[in-house]
Amino acid sequence: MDYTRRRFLQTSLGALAGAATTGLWPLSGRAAAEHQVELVAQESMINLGKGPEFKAMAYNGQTPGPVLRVREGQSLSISLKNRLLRPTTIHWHGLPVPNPMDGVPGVTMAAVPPGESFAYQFRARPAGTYFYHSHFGYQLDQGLYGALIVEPDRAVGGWDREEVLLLADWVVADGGGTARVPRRPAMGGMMGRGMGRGMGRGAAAPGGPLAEPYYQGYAVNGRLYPHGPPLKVKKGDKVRLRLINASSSTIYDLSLAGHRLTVLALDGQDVIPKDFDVVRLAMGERVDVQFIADNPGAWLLQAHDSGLGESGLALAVVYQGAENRDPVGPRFHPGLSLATYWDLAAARPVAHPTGPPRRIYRQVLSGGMHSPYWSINGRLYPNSERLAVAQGDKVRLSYFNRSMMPHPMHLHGHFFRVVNFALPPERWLVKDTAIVEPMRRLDVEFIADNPGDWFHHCHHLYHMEAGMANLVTYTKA
Ligand SMILES: [Cu+2]
Repeated sequence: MDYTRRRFLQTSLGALAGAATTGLWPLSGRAAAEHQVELVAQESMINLGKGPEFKAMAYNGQTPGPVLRVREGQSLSISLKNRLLRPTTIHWHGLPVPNPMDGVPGVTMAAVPPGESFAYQFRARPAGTYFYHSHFGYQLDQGLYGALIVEPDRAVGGWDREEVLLLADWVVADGGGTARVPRRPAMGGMMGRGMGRGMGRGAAAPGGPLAEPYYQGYAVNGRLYPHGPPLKVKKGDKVRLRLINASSSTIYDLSLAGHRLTVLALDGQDVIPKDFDVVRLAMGERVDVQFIADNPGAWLLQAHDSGLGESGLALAVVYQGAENRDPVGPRFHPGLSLATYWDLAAARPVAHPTGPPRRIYRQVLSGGMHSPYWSINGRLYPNSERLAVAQGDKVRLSYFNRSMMPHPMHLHGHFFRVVNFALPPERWLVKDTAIVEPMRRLDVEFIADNPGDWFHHCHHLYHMEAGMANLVTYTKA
C-alpha cells in the first residue's frame, strides 16, 4: 500500500472513531461521555511525499498527530505515553485549561520522562480551532503537533465540506528541525525568510541554537506539494477551512487562486465574516476561512513567496471534472486585500470591562541585530521578569517590537483582546497569539481569570528557546 493511501485510511478511520465517541449526532447532548485518547510520542520515519524518508517525531506514528475532535464542554482525557529518548509534554494551544494541565515543563508540570505517561484532563471549551504540541525543546519543529477541534454545542454551519489544514516548515533530514543543517543568521527576513539568507550579519553562529534552520519544505497535513491529496470540490460547494500554523518559524500569506476567502474566525473565535484576497497566519495562529466554489477549474491555495519555488507551501483545490488540469496558482500583486487585525471585529459582542487597566506591562521585544539573544525588556527566560496579576484584574500588555522580525506573542491560559480604538471594546478581537510587526506597537488586554503561573512568549520556537519568554504570575489580591 503506498504511503498516501495508508495515510488517508488512517485519517479516515481516526475521523470515524472520533465521530463515534464524541457524539457528533448526540442523543445525550451535554452528557456526552468523556472523550478518551491515547497519544504515543515516539521517533518515527517520516515521508512528506518526496525526498527520502527521515527520522522525526510523531504522535501515534503520524505527523501531524491524529485530529482530536470534541464537543464544546466535553471532558477530554488524554494519556500521553512517552516512547522518546527525551522528556516531553503536551500543550493545548489556545485552550484556557487549568494550570496543571498546560504542559509547560518546569512551569506547570515536570516533563514526562522517557518510558513514562501522563494523563491530561480538562473540559474542552470554548468552541474553536486549536492545536496541541510538545512544549519541550525543539520537539514542535520535529513533528510533535496535531489539530484539536472543539465543535460548538449548538447547530451552526451549513458547510458542504470542512477541512483541517495544518501548515508546517520542515528540514527534510534525520532530526527534523534540529538536523545538523545550517542555521539562519539571527537577523532574519521580514517574513522569516528571504532577506536573512546569506547575509551572515547576525551574531548567532551557524549551528547555534538561537536561529531557525533553513527549511527545505513546507507541508500541508504532512505532505509537500504536489504530493498531498488535492482538496476536491464541486461547483456550488460551501467549504470551510480550519487553517492552523503549526510551523516553528514561518509566517504564511495565503491566497486561493480564482477565489476570495471569507474570514470566519481568528484563533478559533468568530469574527464578523469579511472577504479578503490574502490571509496571514503567524506561528501559533489559526484562521478559519470559507469559500464558495463558484469558479470551476484546478487552483492552488498557496503561500506568497515561499522562497523555495517548487518547495513552497501549496495545496491543490480541484473541481469535479477538472482533475486532469494543471492547477493555477494565485498571483500576488499590490492592491490585494490582506486580512489584518484592524479589518476585523469580534462577531459576538462580549463585554470587556471599561476603565483603565489595573496593571500595564510594557514589553519591549528586541534581539537580532543588537544581540544574539531574543529578549523581552532586555531579559532572557528564565531570568526574565514576572508579570504579577491578581484574580479579576484587567491587565494590559503593551508591546513594542524594537527588532526587524515579526514576533507572534502567545499567552497561555487566557484569551486576550487586541486593543483597537477604532472599535468599541466589546468588538475587539479575541485571540491568544498576535503578531507584533517590526518597529511597531501592539496592545492587548486580558482579564486575569485563570490562576497559576502562565508562560508568555514568542511563538517563533527559536526565539522562545533563545529567551523571549516570561511568566504571568497570580498573586494574592
Ligand atoms: Cu520572535
